[in-house]
Parts: sequence; structure tokens; C-alpha cells
Amino acid sequence: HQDLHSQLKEFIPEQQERLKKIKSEYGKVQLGNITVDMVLGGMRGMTGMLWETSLLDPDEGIRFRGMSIPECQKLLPAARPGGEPLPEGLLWLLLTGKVPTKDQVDALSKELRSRAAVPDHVYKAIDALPSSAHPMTQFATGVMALQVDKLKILTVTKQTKCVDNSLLIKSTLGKMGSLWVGAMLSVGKYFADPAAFLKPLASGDWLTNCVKCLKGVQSEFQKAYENGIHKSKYWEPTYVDSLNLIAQVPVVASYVYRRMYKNGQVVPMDDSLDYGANFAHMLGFDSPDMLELMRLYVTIHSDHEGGNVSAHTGHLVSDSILVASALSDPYLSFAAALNGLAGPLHGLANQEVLLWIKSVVDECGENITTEQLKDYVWKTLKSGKVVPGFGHGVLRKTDPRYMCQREFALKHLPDDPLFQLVSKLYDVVPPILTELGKVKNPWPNVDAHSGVLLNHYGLTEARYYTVLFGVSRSIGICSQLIWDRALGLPLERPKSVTMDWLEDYCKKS
Ligand code: CMX
Repeated sequence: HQDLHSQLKEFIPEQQERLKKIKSEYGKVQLGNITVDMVLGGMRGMTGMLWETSLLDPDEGIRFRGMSIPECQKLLPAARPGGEPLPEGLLWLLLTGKVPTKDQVDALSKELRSRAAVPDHVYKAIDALPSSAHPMTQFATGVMALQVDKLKILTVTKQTKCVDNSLLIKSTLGKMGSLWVGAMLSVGKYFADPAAFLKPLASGDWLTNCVKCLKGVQSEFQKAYENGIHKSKYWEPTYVDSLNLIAQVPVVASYVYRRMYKNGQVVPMDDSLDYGANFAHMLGFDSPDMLELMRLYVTIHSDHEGGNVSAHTGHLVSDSILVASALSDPYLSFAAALNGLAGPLHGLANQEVLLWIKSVVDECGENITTEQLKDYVWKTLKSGKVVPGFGHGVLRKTDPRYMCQREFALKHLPDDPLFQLVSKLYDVVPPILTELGKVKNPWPNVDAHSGVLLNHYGLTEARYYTVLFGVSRSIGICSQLIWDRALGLPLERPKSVTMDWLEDYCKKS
């Protein structure tokens, strides 16, 4: 019945020893040859990074700590019997390598809810952007703002001792004035019952916490670094930041959605719901099938080994040296990852797919024939564009993340006309891409399917879709960041060369 932190604490030393052994025993073993093609081809096929949480097989697809998506669907705890896995369970699996019990997952859901408060200035930072700004820009701005000072008052003393909530609040208010009132209100806004939040803090301890929180920045890692934390302990504040960040991002993301599409009417978190369901709820969707879809969506989008643009960016930045010689904390790293995810060849492809499918329907109607669809695909290719949702940098077969969404659609929305169009594309597109002769993987990827499912349940704003991908990625990227710190992984710094260098080297050899 251990909690997540204790299980991780036990697991880390074992893994540190394992890494040491690999280094000393196998340090000089060669893992392959680097060719000029690989250097010019975006380092494809070059093994060059450690990523513990997941591994991508070109044929089978992703495995999370060794478990395939169907295995996760079978073995991870679900909200309803035989239902979709809870993303909290996947987080547990990624961090500890073990399948949690339902009780452990429920406790983690509760913990995440308790970490989900978002400071007011985050909303102000988002509000400073025009509401027409791309949702990913608004989301990444919010994540950056999460890292910043929570409150600026430094005048609280520990003499403010109180024994009960009301007294505590009163005397705290007396000492600190209106900014603290603001903070309490913003906490209250995201907890159905603010008193429940205050209760565990209503002691001398609470005041100490409160003093700490007022003095410091939001990022525990940055605070600890500035206070001279020993290298071997880096993972602890990274863990706290990561759990906070994972808890906070659905709140920030749903704020962006409600701001853009629902006149800014925010839906508060529901303390009875798990992580995925709460996210759907805060977006404004409460149908039981949509809650299940969101649990599945977050789970399958969470992690896809280390070399993809967003994961690699997050990892690279977390290992690099920032201004003032601080290692980037999870907030900065994850914001960087989001900016990578926002590119159309990566996460933005889910937006592109739905817009593309809708343009097919606009031009040819819903009862499009196979011949018309083929023509449309060729037209897209001939205009120098890619067919979004098809192809992959590593995968060489149909993405299992596509397949499990297809199974979800067959179960819940078999008659949806856009789903039927997506099914038709599965038959039509691969032979055409194969005919092009250069596409290494003509099969659909995760993004080919996600939009039609969301669209079916009323989340029709395609420009928002990559934000959902982003929220999910917080789970994978932050899990690995904790392991980056636990294993003491070094600064990433591959060698680059010029064309002159390549020509000289190749002529000589
Ligand atoms: N439509 C048209 N052309 C495609 C294609 C597609 N779906 N997929 C690959 N190609 C082309 C490439 O553009 C490249 O052409 P050039 O040589 O003229 O530049 C050629 O085929 C070879 O590419 P590749 O080695 O097969 O694929 P890459 O590893 O270079 O790129 C990916 C992978 C995903 C960027 C590419 O398949 C693509 O652009 N797909 C469409 C966008 C998409 O769905 N992205 C989402 C991927 C999943 C995710 O990260 O979310």
C-alpha cells in the first residue's frame, strides 16, 4: 500500500546502481555506425539517448515500461469495470515500472486534485494575449507563467501562530493584506470546498508552509537549486514540480478553451472526478462516454519514447544550462516541449487532420465515393502538402494508438459519418503514399483518428486539439524528467559539422 513517492524512492537507488553497472561493464560497446545519411536525415535511426519510461518498436508501436496499449487497457485500473485506463495509473506505471492498485490510483487522483491550484497571474498572462491567439500559444504562455513567483509578500513571521482555520485566516489577513486575500480566493475558485484545502494546513505547520510559499517561486526545483541543493537530491523537487505541473495543466488548458469558445465561463474542478474525467468536465463535457474517451486519450498520448520533437525538446532543455546557471525546471522544460508539439508535422497534425477531413466534406459532401477521395488525396499531394495523420518518423505499421481509437469508435460511434470517412481513408491513403515511392510509412498515425472522436462528442474546435495532446504529454515528459534527475543524466551536447567538414572527411576515408 505504498504511495507513489515512497515507491519511487525505493526504486531509484536500484536503478542508479543499474546505470552505474551498465556504464562500467558496457561503456565501450558500439551501438551502430553513424552514416552521412543519418546526419543529413535529422539523426533518424541513430541511437543516442536514454529514455526509461517508454520504448517505440517500429512494427508493434509504443510500450510503456514494457506494456503495450492493449495490455495497459487490460491491466491498468479503470473508472468503470472493463473501461478505459485511468491516466493516473499510467503515470504511476511510467514512474515506478509497476501496475498500481485501484486504491493507489484513487489516492493519486486525490493528490493531483490537491495540487491543482493555479495562481491568478497565470490567467492574467493568458488574458494579455488576444483571444484569437492560437490555443497552443495561450497554453504555453500559461505554463511559463506557472513557473513564476506565486506571491511577492515577504513580511510574514512565524510568530503568527494560530490553532483554528478562521483565526488563522483572520490574523494572516491582518498581517498580509489584500494580496493574500487574492491568493485565498484563487485557491477557493478551484476547490469545490475551500475548507477541505485549509484543514490539513490549519496548524503551526501550515504557517511554515505558508511562509515558504510566500517567499519562494512556484518552481520547487528552482528554489532548491538557489538554496544549494546537492545533486543527488535533484529529483525530489523535480518530483514536486512535476506532480504540481501535471495537476495544473488541465486547469490552465480548460481555461484557454473556455476563454476562447465559451465566453470565458470557467467550469470549476469536480472533487469527485479522476484526472481525465475532470479535464473533460472543466472543458464543459460531462457525458460518460466523453469522460471515458478523455481517459483513453490522455493515456495513449502521454509518451512516445524520447526522440520525438516534444519529448526530446523537454529532455534537452531540462538537461541544459540556463541563464544564471540553473538547470531548467519542469515548467520551463515542458513549455519548451509544448512549443515543439505545436508544429504541424508533430502534434498540430491532429488539428490539420480534422480541418483536412472537413475540407473533403465541404468539397465533395459526406457521401464521397472512393474515386473522389483518391482524387482529393492526389490533389493534396500535388499541391505540395502532406496528407496529415499518415506517416511516421519511426513507426512502420499502423499506429496502435490509431487502432485503439478505431476500436473505441466502432464500439461507441460506428455510424458517425466522419468516422466512416476516416475508415475509408484507411483504405485509400496507404496505397497512394506507397505509390509515391518515397514515404517510409504509408500507414495512419495517432492524429488520423483523434479529431473525429472529439468532434463526435461536441468538441468541434479543431484548433484546440493540440492542447489536449499537450496536457497528455505532461505525464510522459515529466515522468522522464524526474528520472533524468534521479539518474543524474548529463547535459546533452551532440557534435555538429559543416558541409566542408563532411566533404573533407568522406574524401579522406
Ligand atoms: N504525406 C505526404 N508525404 C509524406 C507523408 C505524408 N503523410 N509522410 C511522409 N511523406 C514524405 C516526406 O514529406 C518526405 O518527402 P521529401 O523527401 O520530399 O521531403 C518523404 O515522404 C520521406 O519521409 P519519411 O522518411 O517517410 O517521413 P519522415 O520521418 O521524414 O517524417 C512525418 C515523418 C510524420 C513528419 C511525415 O510522415 C509527415 O509529414 N506526416 C504527415 C504529418 C503528420 O501526420 N504528423 C504527425 C506524426 C505523429 C505525431 O508526431 O503526432
